[in-house]
Amino acid sequence: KRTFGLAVAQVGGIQPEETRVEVVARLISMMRVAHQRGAELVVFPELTLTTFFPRYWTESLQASDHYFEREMPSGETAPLFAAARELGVGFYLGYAELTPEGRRFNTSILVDGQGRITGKYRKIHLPGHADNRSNLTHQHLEKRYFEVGDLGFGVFESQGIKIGMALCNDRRWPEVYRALSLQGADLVVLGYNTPLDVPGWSEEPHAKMSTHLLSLQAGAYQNSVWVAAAGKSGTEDGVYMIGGSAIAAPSGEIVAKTIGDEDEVVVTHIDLGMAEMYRESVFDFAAHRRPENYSIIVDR
Ligand code: ING
Repeated sequence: KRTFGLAVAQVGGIQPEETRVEVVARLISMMRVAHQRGAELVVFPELTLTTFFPRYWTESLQASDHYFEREMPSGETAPLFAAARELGVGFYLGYAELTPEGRRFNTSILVDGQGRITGKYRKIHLPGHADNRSNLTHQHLEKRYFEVGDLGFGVFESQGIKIGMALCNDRRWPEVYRALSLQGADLVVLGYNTPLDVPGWSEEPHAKMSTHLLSLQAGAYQNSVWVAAAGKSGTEDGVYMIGGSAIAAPSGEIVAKTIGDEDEVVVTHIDLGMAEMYRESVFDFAAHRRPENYSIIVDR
């Protein structure tokens, strides 16, 4: 059995006035809790250093640039990398990236137990809208603030396992998990910020949670991978975002889940061998997949 200590660290609301220093301190204390319970890798949410700023319209893009990171690690985030080195614990972190060329991405990185960046991903499925819907109490302007990611869906060798990354809305699209499992991912890690109300349509709160969990379970089972998802949850500036941070097994079963909507660490020891059983039978891609019949998925 190849077991691996895996943690999802759900981060309760980050208020607009909260500083990166305060947020990083919260993340480090959760990393310590996870380490005490045997975690080797801690998954943090999407955009985890600031409040979910795409809910706000600013006349210029530059007016929101203070929510972005120009370097990683930076002075404020270096202590998190130092804690990873001290504890020998890797982590996944989502943040807003502003490149030296002035390009903006919704980004995540994978860091190993020596504090080295082993992978980087830029969000491809950007939900919401780009136009100013000033009639709404809060908006969902990811299409305004971020470019579509230009790094593709990648799988990275880190801490002896093959890890694919995704971000939030990506988890709702089956192609994402398939693209990662075709590259041999053992595990898919992702962070999310899922407001109860997103401009464009409304669904019941229970449907918000069920579609979130269903996306993880389907992705895990249909691609024989483990899936770990960490949410930014609870109330930020009066806006509620769902919790439900969870780990799904290759059987599609949720094996661990948060129960609250504040800072909360969940740790489970996954058996990577479980995926192999499915990959050698039900989902033996080489034996059973018929890609010559699937071109419509890309051509249309
Ligand atoms: N989107 C959130 C997500 O969970 C959302 C909220 C849901 C937007 C459904 C659009 C449609 O997908 C993010 N933050 O990517």
